[in-house]
Amino acid sequence: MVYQNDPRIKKERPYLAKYGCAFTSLAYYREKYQGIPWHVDGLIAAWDAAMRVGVISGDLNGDGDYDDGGECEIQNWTALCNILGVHLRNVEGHFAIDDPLVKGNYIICAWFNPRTDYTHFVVGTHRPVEFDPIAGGSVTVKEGFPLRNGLRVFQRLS
Ligand SMILES: [Ca+2]
Repeated sequence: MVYQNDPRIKKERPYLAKYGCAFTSLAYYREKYQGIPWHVDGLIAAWDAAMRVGVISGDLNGDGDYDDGGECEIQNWTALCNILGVHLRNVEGHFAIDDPLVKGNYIICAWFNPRTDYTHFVVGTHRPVEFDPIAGGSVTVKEGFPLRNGLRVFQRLS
């Protein structure tokens, strides 16, 4: 699997490297469950396509970067699934670990590290997580905890 902090991605798409955790956690589904591996070029192309059509928000305040509030955020999860070619459909809302909808569906989960104040999406709600989009494992998962109501739920379409 390609990681969001892959050296080429860091160089060529720094905002994907910085903010692409949920994006990469969704992309992982294709490689793991549909058997279609990712390469850097394909992941970058999907990121660019999502930015181009506004499925991931762009430079909202027009200051030339993507670091401000609401920027580089996923606007339409199911549309992103389609761009990534993952056979999933988003269930609207934020869910807790004990929600009945969580069972049997594909889940990505926001973890929070109070020390760094970072939030980071991965596949998994307990350590060791199934997939962490940071190669070698993120500090957020090492030190932090899954946020209550931090789950995003996706129904498998095939
Ligand atoms: Ca901006």
